[in-house]
Amino acid sequence: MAVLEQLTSQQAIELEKKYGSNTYHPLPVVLSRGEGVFVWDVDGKKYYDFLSAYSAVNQGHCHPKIVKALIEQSQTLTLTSRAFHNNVLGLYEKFACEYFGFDKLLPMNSGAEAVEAALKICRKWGYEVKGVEENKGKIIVCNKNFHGRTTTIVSFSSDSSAYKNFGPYSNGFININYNDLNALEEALKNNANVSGFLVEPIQGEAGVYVPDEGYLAKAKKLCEEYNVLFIADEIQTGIGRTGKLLAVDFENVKPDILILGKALSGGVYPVSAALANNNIMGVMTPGTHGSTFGGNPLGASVAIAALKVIRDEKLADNAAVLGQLFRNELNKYIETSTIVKLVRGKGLLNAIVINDSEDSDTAWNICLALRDNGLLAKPTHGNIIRFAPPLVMNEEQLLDCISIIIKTIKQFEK
Ligand code: IF1
Repeated sequence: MAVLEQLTSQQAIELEKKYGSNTYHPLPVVLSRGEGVFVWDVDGKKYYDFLSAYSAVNQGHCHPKIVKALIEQSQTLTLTSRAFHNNVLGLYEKFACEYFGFDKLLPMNSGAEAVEAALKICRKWGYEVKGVEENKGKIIVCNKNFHGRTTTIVSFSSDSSAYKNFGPYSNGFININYNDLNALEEALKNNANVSGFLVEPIQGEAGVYVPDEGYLAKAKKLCEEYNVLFIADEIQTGIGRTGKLLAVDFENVKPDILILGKALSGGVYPVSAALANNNIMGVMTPGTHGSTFGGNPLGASVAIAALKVIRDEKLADNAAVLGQLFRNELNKYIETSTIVKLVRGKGLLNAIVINDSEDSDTAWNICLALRDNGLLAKPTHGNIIRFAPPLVMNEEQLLDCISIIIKTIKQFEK
């Protein structure tokens, strides 16, 4: 059988249903091509992509400069393992460290792997630098977090669908409410042996929850007071998505450990990383962490190209301007809407809340209608629809999308 025989939508969906583990409930659309802010389905229908592969294609689908780096490196050297050096990894580590302002980078592949690496760095720093009692280390995390799907990460999830029947669970985590400084201070005060606080600067999966102004800065200050590492998971909010290079930049917060993924490669190849300064990353010594593909020359080449696109095309600035336009226009509509309660977000990471119960299918039906009208988006939780187009979108395209979104939702107005 030809590797890429032309499937109909139904055939593609049937194959996934028959042979794929049933871990997703995708919108019924089968994509076969992506370019910039657009994707096409197998029937040639064109859509605006308003999910950006969960903020992995901030640079737009198949960005030519990133694909060029992929092709050139893939025809030269793709993987050496870390048993040997290669001539790209150091260049990538230097570029990223200087770009984000850290001494060292630990290269991984998926976001969850980078989160796990950050947890290990934090724990090891706790025992070897802070003096936490052996094997009693604690890391504070937030309810409604999303940091990935490994058994340790789901151990501190507050979403039962993420952790149910995956026990026994890793311990050493303290859950507090997000955006609650008193809860953080109480946890720091009442628990010895805390080595870190892991937080999303905006909670993406939870429904694009933007914390109060000053939350991140005050949380970082509390961490300093208690000699605890502030660990920012910017896998979804980072790399220009919220209108700054990093979401923590809005409050001039410098994380002790920065976690990146997704758009670190522009969606072209799995690349993630944990960054920290020498006084923290110094606890990692040969044999304490690793990965077959971590730091491979192909991902390193792609990541350099992907970060240069963010920098050279000023995509964070574009996200800031277009995001404000998006929320302004949606707020005008919301004044007279019986369906949409509010719009929230920063830069081009936004969501609308449908004034319906969490288990209603209104948001899903709106996304089906959006699909029919040429725009792809998906609910995050029941009644919340996330809107996150590639950061390369221009104003004309955004205004077109806003009119599609409003026209579509109006079909559901009572
Ligand atoms: C799914 C969510 C988004 C992330 C943050 C770590 C990771 C993610 C802040 C792990 C990954 C992805 C995973 C994907 C859907 C998507 C997602 F809905 F699941 F929560 F974006 F919000 N930290 N998020 O957002 O990175 O291992 O996936 O590379 O699992 O359904 P990963």
